[in-house]
Amino acid sequence: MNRVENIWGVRTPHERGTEWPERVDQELAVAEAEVDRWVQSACVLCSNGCACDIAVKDGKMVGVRGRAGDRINHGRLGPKGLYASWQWSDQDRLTHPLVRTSEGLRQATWDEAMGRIVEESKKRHPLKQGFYTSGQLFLEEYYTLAVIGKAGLGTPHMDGNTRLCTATAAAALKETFGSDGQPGSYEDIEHCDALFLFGHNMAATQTVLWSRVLDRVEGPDAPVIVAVDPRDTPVTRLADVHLAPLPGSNQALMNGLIHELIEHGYVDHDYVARHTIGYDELAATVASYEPKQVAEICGVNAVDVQHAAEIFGRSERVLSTVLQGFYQSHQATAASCQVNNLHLLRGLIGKPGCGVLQMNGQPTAENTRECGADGDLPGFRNWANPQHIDELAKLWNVDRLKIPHWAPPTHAMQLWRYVDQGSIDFLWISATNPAVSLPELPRIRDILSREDLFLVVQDGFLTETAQYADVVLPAALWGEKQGTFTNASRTVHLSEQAVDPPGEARSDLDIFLDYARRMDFRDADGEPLIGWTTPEEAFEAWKECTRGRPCDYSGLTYDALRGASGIPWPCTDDAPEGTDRLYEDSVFPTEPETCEDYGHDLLTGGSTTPEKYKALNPGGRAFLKAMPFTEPPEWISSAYPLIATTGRSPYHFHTRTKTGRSPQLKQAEPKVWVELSAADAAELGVAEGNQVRVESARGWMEGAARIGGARPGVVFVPFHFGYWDATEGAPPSAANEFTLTEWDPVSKQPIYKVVAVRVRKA
Ligand SMILES: Nc1nc2c(c(=O)[nH]1)N[C@H]1C(S)=C(S)[C@@H](COP(=O)(O)OP(=O)(O)OC[C@H]3O[C@@H](n4cnc5c(=O)[nH]c(N)nc54)[C@H](O)[C@@H]3O)O[C@H]1N2
Ligand SMILES: Nc1nc2c(c(=O)[nH]1)N[C@H]1C(S)=C(S)[C@@H](COP(=O)(O)OP(=O)(O)OC[C@H]3O[C@@H](n4cnc5c(=O)[nH]c(N)nc54)[C@H](O)[C@@H]3O)O[C@H]1N2
Ligand code: SF4
Ligand SMILES: [Mo]
Repeated sequence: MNRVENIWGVRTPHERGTEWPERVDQELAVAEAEVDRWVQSACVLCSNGCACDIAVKDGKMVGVRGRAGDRINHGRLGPKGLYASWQWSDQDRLTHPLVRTSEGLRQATWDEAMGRIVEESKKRHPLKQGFYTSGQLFLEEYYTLAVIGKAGLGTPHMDGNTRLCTATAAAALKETFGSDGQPGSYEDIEHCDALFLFGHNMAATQTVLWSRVLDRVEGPDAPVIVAVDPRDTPVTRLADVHLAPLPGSNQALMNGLIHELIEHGYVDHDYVARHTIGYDELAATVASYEPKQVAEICGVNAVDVQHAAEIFGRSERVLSTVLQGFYQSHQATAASCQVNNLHLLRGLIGKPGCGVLQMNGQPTAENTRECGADGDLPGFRNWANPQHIDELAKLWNVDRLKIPHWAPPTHAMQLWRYVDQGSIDFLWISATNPAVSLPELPRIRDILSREDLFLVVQDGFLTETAQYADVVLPAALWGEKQGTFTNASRTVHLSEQAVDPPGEARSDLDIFLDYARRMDFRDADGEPLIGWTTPEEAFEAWKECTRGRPCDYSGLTYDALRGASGIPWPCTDDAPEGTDRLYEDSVFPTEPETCEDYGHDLLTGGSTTPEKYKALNPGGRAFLKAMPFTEPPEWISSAYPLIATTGRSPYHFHTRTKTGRSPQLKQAEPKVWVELSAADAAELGVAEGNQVRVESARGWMEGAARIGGARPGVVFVPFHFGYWDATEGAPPSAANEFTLTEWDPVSKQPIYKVVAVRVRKA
């Protein structure tokens, strides 16, 4: 079957409460009989983490097959998994380290490249050094990097591109429940009566999960679907209620939904009294958000708001998912917390069919967060809790003062600002391509080309970002190394090494370990700080770091992960099979000794002090956080009369380093486009396919017009198109040419979804 045309594959409908049937998807470049061996793994092209086996022939990856027994995908794979997980493997890969000379980048030995890095690193104060990593490495790599940064070098300047991706998921979970950790489970799809998707184009971005939804929708007792998205997407087209708020107005809509829940008596007051804090303030905050007023702010119909609230209020089992339409905006944490609030108000949490999925995007973003390779501490520890710092100091056998904890760890937007100001002048980028993915690219290019910046880029390809590097390190990619990772549903998979990396490329783990050795990081007894050399040893060390924490891995082993299915954490001696959903007892990790964070003021992002937090006496109750709607930093003006929002296509993954090298997917969408509503296109005199220019106060790009899809007043541009495969002299095609350097005050996630622009025929 052509899975470009049929993205979700054939239906296997089933009824509520029954298991999702198996369906095994496979794509092979050779006849099945010619495959030498199948190697266990899981797909790394989105947070769904579909389990698969990699087909190997003559030492090369030649295809993939879904794993039927796995709880996540029951054998299925989507277009990216089938066509893009393996086909890039020998296409213009980096095979040797490169170092910069006056003539440009030239090939070097590992010794020379690492020697340069270590020399520059030793020359500088730790506070001048920053690490910008990813949501696409393996758990073992992040944990190693986190120990290097926090106990070796001692720098607070480490974050991931997860800041652009799932920072709000983490923030919303911490604000409401006290700690990161996905409450729900994918199995809630099998049990729900209603499914709410908040700013989540699941049909395009987690295609296998959407197949799971479609199989319920086509079954005998389909769930009701409510979609909140300003565009028409396959999700909204299927929805029973489609709310299309103007980008930037989510918080008003959410306050309206909560207003209706309260107004119509859909609140479980007994549950609220026993398990939550903050009801009165929430009720007071939403009191003025009458459907009519909300409809005006958001540009939706008041009856649709009422109808959606009624569905939430009356359904026995509601599953909600939240993603970038909520996360990448100015009130991101606030709006995402309101989804948690809806569930708490009705006591719909910790029960089959009653999940909250504060979604992840990248395949291993969960691990960046858990391991503390972002602006968190390992094991969901609280940087403001001295006891948690002591635990880490003891575990690593270092002085507690070595671990930076005098202030919150530096978030990525701040890290880039420090580089911009010159106070960080050593930046090590791994597995991310900021020259395409960060907002306001004209600014990012200026920063990357600073004379005083020593830049290391670690990737499998010579990306747009690598072009700026002083040292380029060739990395082994998926299938070429071993490691584990955790999907958006807390399920851990092992990905085995199937083939050798090309040339002299090395795994990120080996690169980080080599750096640690050369830097000679030691513990308090003078022993090497990092005692492991293999992924499995790193995993064993990580297990100790998580023991007793919400993300407890202590019951997991590589051998257990070699079984039929991935396993969801917490996995302990008491729960060796893992844990399907959290908070079944409605006891939340909000105790001051346990919680990962003391919370924030949602408007300003100001941290709650430990004293103030303790005085709230949370006692295992969840927080109902409230906030009025505020206008986004950029809104429509006469000079920039349209709102641009940016996002994804089903066929490409981010900056296309893999999907752009898959013939099927490259052909499916070779070039950038600009989606306009029919009304706006008519007013601008633009016809289908016309080249149009989208321009903000900061920059511009061009693409071919696609008419229909966006709501009037809204323009949509996919952000996948940098310039590595562009024809010479082509106009800029990256959406981030025009985006802005602003972020949510709590999660610090940039606002990619609300940009004031003007559009004209090019
Ligand atoms: N095919 C594919 N799949 C992917 C990825 C990929 O690059 N390609 N990337 C993965 C990653 S890292 C991520 S983070 C996820 C992202 O997955 P999604 O969040 O589903 O993807 P996006 O397209 O960024 O945004 C989702 C929707 O938000 C809507 N939106 C825009 N502005 C607003 C707003 O103000 N309010 C509301 N309610 N909605 C709004 C957009 O119209 C869009 O349809 O996808 C993952 N899966
Ligand atoms: N305008 C706009 N911009 C956005 C978004 C948006 O919606 N709109 N979404 C944001 C989001 S949610 C995300 S997640 C980011 C994604 O942005 P990026 O992270 O910049 O995008 P990728 O193309 O996934 O870059 C990952 C890089 O890592 C490399 N790589 C893959 N595996 C490995 C590995 O194992 N080791 C090493 N060393 N390298 C590896 C790949 O070749 C690739 O170059 O973009 C953000 N930018
Ligand atoms: S849904 Fe995500 S993890 Fe599954 S095959 Fe598609 S890209 Fe891979
Ligand atoms: Mo993401």
